[in-house]
Amino acid sequence: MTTRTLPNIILTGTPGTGKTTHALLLAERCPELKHLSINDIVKDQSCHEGWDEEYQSWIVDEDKLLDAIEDQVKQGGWIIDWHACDLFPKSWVDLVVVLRAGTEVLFDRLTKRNYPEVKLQENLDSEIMDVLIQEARDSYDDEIVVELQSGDADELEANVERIEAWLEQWKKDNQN
Ligand code: DAT
Repeated sequence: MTTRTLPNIILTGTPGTGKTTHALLLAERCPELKHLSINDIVKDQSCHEGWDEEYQSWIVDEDKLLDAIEDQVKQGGWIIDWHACDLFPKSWVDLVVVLRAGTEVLFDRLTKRNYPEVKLQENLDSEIMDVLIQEARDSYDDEIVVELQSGDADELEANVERIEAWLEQWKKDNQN
């Protein structure tokens, strides 16, 4: 049983699967939940050890990142948007949504981002090899891990509705 009055939800998945898109729509539909963009925290609060030129991304300092968000996250009510999940302590997390997309869809989305070839290929491989869903299942109890397809707008809508319904149920189950 948690002392939080609102749950914390991790939205994870390979880059391009729709984490930010889902987080923004969910936060709009459920104003009591707030979007925590780990990308922005890493950048704005310098939770990194520098810039990786080859991958064109920050090298994240996970300890610093967890320190930066711990106090606020422990209060609950956060949608945590990040392409990894195993760093967040189990005690912080009530639901882990792993977003998935087919290779062709993902290729198109990542190509539009002008990712370097090596990063594009690595992300496609990661999606094909189920890296994120495996990481989520290895790190959290099975009953809080949900895998959802994010190929198109209908799936986005259905996913957000499903998470909204889950939130309502969580609130009923955790009234204190
Ligand atoms: P992420 O945060 O996982 O990197 P994103 O939310 O930025 O991904 O989405 C990448 C692009 O793909 C963006 O242009 C929106 C689009 N997209 C993602 N999921 C979608 C969906 N279910 N339906 C339609 N477009 C989607």
